[in-house]
Amino acid sequence: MAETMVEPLSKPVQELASNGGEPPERYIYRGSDGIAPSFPLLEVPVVDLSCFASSSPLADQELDKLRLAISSCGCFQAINHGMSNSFLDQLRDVGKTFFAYPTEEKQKYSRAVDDTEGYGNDSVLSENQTLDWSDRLYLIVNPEDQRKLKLWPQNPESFRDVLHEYTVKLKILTELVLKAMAKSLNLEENCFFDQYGEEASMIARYNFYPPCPRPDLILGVKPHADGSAITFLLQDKEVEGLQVLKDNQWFNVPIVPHALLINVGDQAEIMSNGMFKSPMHRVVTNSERERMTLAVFCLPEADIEIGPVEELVTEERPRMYRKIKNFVSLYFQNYQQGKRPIDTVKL
Ligand SMILES: O=C(O)CCC(=O)C(=O)O
Repeated sequence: MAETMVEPLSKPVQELASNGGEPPERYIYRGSDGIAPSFPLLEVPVVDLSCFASSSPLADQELDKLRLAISSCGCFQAINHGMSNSFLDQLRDVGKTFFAYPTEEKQKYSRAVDDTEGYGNDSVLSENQTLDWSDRLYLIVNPEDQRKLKLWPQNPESFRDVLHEYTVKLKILTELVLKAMAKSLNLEENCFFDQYGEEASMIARYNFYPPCPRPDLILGVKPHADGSAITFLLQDKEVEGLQVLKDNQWFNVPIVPHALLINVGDQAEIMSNGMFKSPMHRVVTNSERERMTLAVFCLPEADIEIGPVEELVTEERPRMYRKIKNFVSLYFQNYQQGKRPIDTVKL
């Protein structure tokens, strides 16, 4: 997932925020969709994952809810996912503690100029690229033998163990969710999971959004859809910011404190021949409070070819996407230029 750089790393946004003053021009968002003073709230369906793990009498009802959610807004709030509230709080705490350290401590884990992995912020790929008002810690967590532990913070002390435990749990949930997605369309339950692969990658990204002096002009993350099959987002417990585009309108995504927000990524949209929607989303900032989230992107094995499941290609619904291997290799160049990577595989 290496990118081509045109200039070295930019300053941590946390430093810009604490220095005060007008933010640099490069952060001003120029998109035609703009940033309105207020937005409507999205009704995001809440799906009980425990119904998929056992032969629950409610399974059919939850599968219907799941299908409707991911074929309309492209996301759902997953509850009863098997993780305790205190464990999710710990995951948030280790991230918040890390970002609260002085810059020198965080910079022990800085990403290299030509890499995405580690502590840092936007890779600058072109001179007119708009920058996001966020700092990040980006780590490959699976397969385990690809972890670069030197980029995993040693402080706070529990950081590595907590993140490891989370990834073990998410690996199990990913299989459960991909199988439920298939069952919700009356397909053989492995049809998405087989394309995903046993050795798929997972990338964790802690996103830290300092208060921003110009939330009317600057975004925390610019509009994009994910290049994953699915993404798990642990939201900040108190501060909203995520928005999803639905029917050409931006909506705020509400916080359900101990739910995981799961969204469809481009690769599940491709595998489902467009039945499931990989939603465009973005993050707005605010001038009062910092916000932190943890996104985990679940990416199919790079050397497995993915493509629309044959049963979903019909006369009424012709094949919408070509088959492709290693979709993420297309991702960054297109993303930073404001283009949708999925458009490059549309037929
Ligand atoms: O922080 C959020 O709410 C969303 C983050 C996100 O979209 C991303 O990390 O790609």
